[in-house]
Amino acid sequence: MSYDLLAELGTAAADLGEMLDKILPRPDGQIEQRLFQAMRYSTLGDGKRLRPFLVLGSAGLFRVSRQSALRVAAAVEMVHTYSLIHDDLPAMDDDDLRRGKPSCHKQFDEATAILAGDALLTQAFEVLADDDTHSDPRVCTQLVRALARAAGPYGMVGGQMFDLVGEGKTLDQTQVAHLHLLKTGRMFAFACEAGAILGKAPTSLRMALRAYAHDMGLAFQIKDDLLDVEASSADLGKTAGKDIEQEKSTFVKLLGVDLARKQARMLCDQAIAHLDVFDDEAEPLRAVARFVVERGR
Ligand code: GRG
Repeated sequence: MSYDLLAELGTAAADLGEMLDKILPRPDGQIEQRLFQAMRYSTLGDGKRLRPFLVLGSAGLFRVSRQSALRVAAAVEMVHTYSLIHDDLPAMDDDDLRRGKPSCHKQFDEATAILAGDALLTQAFEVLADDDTHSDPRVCTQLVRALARAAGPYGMVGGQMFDLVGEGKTLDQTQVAHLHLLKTGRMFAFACEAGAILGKAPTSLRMALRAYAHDMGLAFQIKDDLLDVEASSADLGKTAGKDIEQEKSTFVKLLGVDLARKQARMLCDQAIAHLDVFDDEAEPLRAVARFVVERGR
């Protein structure tokens, strides 16, 4: 029987939801409960859960326990959600819609949204450092270091700065690719390597996963640029057409729609080829690479 990605994405999202519900602080009438409500509002929303799925997919290659993999998947989703909350703020992308509902600062207020993002980011590292995530403290340290590196100045936050400074400027294809490698690629790479860290896999297999993540992450971004011009806000659950409005240099602007589509498919094939070192157990990662370029949101 062929691999049913949509069913597996559904199962993973449900398991992740349970883990997040366990981890996130519960509003129980505390004075600060508004913060907990905002964290839950944004994190338990309707995301595609691609990064958690990648963690589970890479962990599945190395027989890592489901509990460990789900805790790391939850930490990645918490950092991702923090980035979305902060990105939507008026000082950044200024967006009112996220995951099909009002963005965090619209539903609550700006100060609460800033704090909810801060709290998700910091709690994610508490989750990774906990011995419930892995009994070997060296593994926990590696996870903490790798996620900090992916999310910080040499990764997502650096990419966000690059993006803000680049608005209204003409960037070439190499610069646009570098921007997205920082802004989204490094977090995808962490998600793909996390299973190898948890499973103490050899460097050669970690490198294969990193190469897969690199090409798949770029394909994801090209598809994101295509969806921005081709899909509606209702389909996306976020505001469509923002790249043109903000005069961003995108792959679609640089290559045109047809070539961008071809490039995304080529990167998807290349990503899948990096997984040749694995057998059937890498099917979830192969399927998700195809999904990334075929998705409608
Ligand atoms: C504010 C530090 C900081 C960083 C922001 C990730 C990011 C960096 C901004 C989000 C805005 C954006 C459009 C980024 C491009 C990458 C992208 C499409 C992110 C959204 O990821 P999806 O599509 O979202 O996986 P869901 O909601 O499905 O989880």
